Amino acid sequence: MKEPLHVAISGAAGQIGYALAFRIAAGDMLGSEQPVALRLLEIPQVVQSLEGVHMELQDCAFPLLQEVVTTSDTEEAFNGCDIALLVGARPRGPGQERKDLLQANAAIFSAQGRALDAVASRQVKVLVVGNPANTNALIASSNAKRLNPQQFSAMTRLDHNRTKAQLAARLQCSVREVKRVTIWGNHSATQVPDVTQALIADRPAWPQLDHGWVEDTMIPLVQQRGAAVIKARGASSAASAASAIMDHVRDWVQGTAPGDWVSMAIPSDGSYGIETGLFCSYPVVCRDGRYNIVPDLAIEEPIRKRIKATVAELLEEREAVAALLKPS
Ligand code: NAX
Repeated sequence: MKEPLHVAISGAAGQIGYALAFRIAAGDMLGSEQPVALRLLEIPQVVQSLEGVHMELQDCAFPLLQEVVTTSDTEEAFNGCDIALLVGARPRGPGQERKDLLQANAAIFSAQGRALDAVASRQVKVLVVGNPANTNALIASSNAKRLNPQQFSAMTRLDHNRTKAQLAARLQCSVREVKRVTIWGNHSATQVPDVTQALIADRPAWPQLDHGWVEDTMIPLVQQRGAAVIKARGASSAASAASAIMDHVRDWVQGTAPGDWVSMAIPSDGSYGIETGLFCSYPVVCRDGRYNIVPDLAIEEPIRKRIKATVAELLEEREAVAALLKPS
């Protein structure tokens, strides 16, 4: 039996956390041969309810689950952890704009970055899900000076999966046949779902698509999908977000499928003219536990314009939290 990997989940009693813990314990994220130890983190007012989650995890008798720790102490949760899933965040209140969330969450993610720096495994992989995810990842990584920024990422995999599903539905094929879709930029309504490079059964999708449908229907649908789920369900995406977390971490750890790529928000290295250091979603290929941006793609002019706008939003967000960013 392998040694267990320690996985910390912040916001573990929330909707996504509740879906997530069980799937990780079942082996959906790290494979059916990899034992796991879970560290469930919550704020002190909520930590008691994690006891119920702990009991349910126990009642599932998952063969891979070796240990569960529930805590409201950030350092206890992150101590020696191999993977940190930063899901917990201050929710958006009625009438609150995404940007209002920035300040409230900036303090949380700078403290979590410092705690990871102090006590996590030196090889830890960190995925930020809590919104505004890209900028929260920037804050956490800039407060973790002894960790490489490339150990951090933010999630755009749900948007990526939504794009794949819409393309498959439109072209009446299986999602398994859809490859090379990309989400560029910010995980917000300015995100850029790009299907100009997509393949369907290894053949270019672009010549088979009505470009008007892509511009006027598919792109806005993916950008607004989170709001549509809230309207229909009365609550935000949770199971689909947990599923995207499984996909994101599995591919980062085990590698992306041959001939395909995935979307991850990662620190820009200047590729595609995007300012270095911004956490921007790119098409990436993962190998040996590392991600690399797919180079040299020809970007169509309408997509280029949209990328400019989403990057401008990321720059604005960075400006708004500048005081919490530690100089490199
Ligand atoms: P919930 O409000 O159900 O759960 C969040 C949990 O986090 C709560 O239980 C809360 O007590 C806890 N929490 C708050 N501050 C904390 C802290 N400092 N330390 C530890 N725990 C803390 O939200 P949920 O639906 O689970 O969503 C969680 C986050 O994911 C939100 O910020 C949401 O906007 C974001 N999302 C991001 C997505 C992405 O693709 N990047 C998609 C889904 C989701 O909307």
